[in-house]
Amino acid sequence: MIPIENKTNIHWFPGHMAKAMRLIQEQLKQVDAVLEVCDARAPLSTRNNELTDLLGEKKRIVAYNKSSLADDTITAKWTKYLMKTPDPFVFCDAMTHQGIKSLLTLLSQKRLVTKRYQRAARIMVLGFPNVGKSMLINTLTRSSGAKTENRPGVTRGNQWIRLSNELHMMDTPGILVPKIHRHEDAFVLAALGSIKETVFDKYALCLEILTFLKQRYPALLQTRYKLSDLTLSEEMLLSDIARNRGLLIKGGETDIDRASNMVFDEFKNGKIGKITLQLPPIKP
Ligand SMILES: Nc1nc2c(ncn2[C@@H]2O[C@H](COP(=O)(O)OP(=O)(O)OP(=O)(O)O)[C@@H](O)[C@H]2O)c(=O)[nH]1
Ligand SMILES: [Mg+2]
Repeated sequence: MIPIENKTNIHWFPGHMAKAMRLIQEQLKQVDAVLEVCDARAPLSTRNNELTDLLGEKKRIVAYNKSSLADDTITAKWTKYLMKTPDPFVFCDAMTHQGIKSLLTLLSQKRLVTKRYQRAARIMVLGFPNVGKSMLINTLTRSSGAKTENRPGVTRGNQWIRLSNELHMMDTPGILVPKIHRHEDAFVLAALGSIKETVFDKYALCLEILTFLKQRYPALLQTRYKLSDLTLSEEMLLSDIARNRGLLIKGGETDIDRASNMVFDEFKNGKIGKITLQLPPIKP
């Protein structure tokens, strides 16, 4: 278990997020629609359900980004499931450009602005931290032939980017919800890098990642870390991983801290393989 559940919300909803949230609320009045960016590897936990009240009647388009890192078989299941839900969506990848054309079509085809205004559609891009909002805007910008580019890295303030005469997008800093109620959400958001690393115990998270991989992607786990026996405990597996990667401290003992960091980084960045953390519910 990651011991983040018991901490107060202040730890993952710090002052700058509350401030960003207020700014978003204010600026929502100026926009025609919202593009919510989520992670294709966890379509449930990376959607911000608390936005629903905030958005009111505003149209919402959902981009499940980083789809090249997700398990294609499960993405197909999600696609089928999401077709029965109200918001238009696309699975895409800002790195490989997969699904970017479909997203551009969705953003342009949707009649976002009432014709009588005769101005560009203004779209606010929202989402949890690290889901790829800024990179997605960059990729969209390049694909639509515009010259100005967005700043990479952690986004601090809201920023308008002009994709074309018809389409303007606002990048915003990633914000979490003030309280994460379900352990599954906390695990997913930590494992995918949306929760600041200083807030949770990386060793505990890593053990949970190993439990998940043992159950759902044993072959990938075994191949990546050259493990011979997956029936061992997660603690033992982590120790084997450290040894196999030569992560040792003085005296030949395994360096569990470095091994935890490595497994976490590799998992988050899709190095272990194409993995999806959540299956669609039986019914929409
Ligand atoms: N493989 C892959 N990596 C991506 C993709 N989109 C973003 N990334 C990576 O994910 C990390 C975060 O990307 P950003 O675009 O900065 O994410 P963000 O949502 O703007 O983050 P904040 O501004 O902090 O909320 C970077 O290391 C990107 O290289 C994608 O579609 N595929
Ligand atoms: Mg950003």
